[in-house]
Amino acid sequence: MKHFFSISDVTDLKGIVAEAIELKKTISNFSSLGKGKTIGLIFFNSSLRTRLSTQKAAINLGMSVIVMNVGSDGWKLEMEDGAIMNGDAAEHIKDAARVMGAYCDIIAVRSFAGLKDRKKDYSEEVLKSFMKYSGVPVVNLESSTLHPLQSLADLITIEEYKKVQRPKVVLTWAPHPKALPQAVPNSFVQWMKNADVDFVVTHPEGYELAPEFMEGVTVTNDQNNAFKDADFIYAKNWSSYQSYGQILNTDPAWTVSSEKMALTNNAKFMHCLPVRRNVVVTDEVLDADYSIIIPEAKNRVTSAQVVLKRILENL
Ligand code: SN0
Repeated sequence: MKHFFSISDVTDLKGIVAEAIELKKTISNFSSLGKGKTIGLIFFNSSLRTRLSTQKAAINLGMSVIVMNVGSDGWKLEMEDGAIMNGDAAEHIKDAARVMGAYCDIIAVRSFAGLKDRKKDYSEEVLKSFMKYSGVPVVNLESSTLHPLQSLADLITIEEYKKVQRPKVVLTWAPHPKALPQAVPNSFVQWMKNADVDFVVTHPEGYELAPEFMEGVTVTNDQNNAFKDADFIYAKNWSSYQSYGQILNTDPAWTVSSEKMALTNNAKFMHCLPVRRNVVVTDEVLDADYSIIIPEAKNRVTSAQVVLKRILENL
């Protein structure tokens, strides 16, 4: 594997899930694989799981880790090619990425959507600039439209907890006080479409995801109906794609509750975290024994480990 930007960088979905699960047991055999290699974790936005799990995965593989909160500690970066830099930005992404690439063997980047300019967000200018200029493999730690390390962890978790060969997986929109990116749902859709699952997406009108992700995916505005026979409920808020970045609905009827979970086939509950308790989903659901949010978060190490291993093997 060279970069890990999206699911397109994985040629064998079943293979990478199996390898990730196996690697949980055999990781100690690979504790020297990354010896003498440095990964730089670059954050334009906040992080808890991504930062700690990627750092832990890199350490498990024997790498050195440097972390920079470029959003708060770095120079403000110019993204536009050919810009006359007489404004706020002190440094061009071209130069920053080349310098970071000179210090690191792998660069991992988090850069959320601004949610103001859809075309700009969907052009993925930050991650693409790092891939273009850094000269080293780049790992996506949640870009403006994708969060593939999360989706790989989700797929691994589903594989570990499924009771039938082809489980029904439901992605449900849920309310939230803030406008959030579409990265988590976009990626989740991409990975579920390619996995051996029956996949249904449910959201209120106006929350249709980008058509480029949704081709062939079953979508319904009827959440209760979607929950019927579900083996996994995956809750996530996102802001509107059509009315870009806007909050169109805050209806608490969409909050995932134990009454709604009772409609399912004893489904497991999943969420990528962080989660707004009693807005997105009730305490009762999050703390129930069918909630697998913590094993899901633990699998962020599992997914980062397999991705870094594959990149290291290809350096
Ligand atoms: C991010 C998102 O993309 O939805 C990261 C999820 C892994 N979530 C948030 O920014 C939540 C912020 C909040 O105030 O709840």
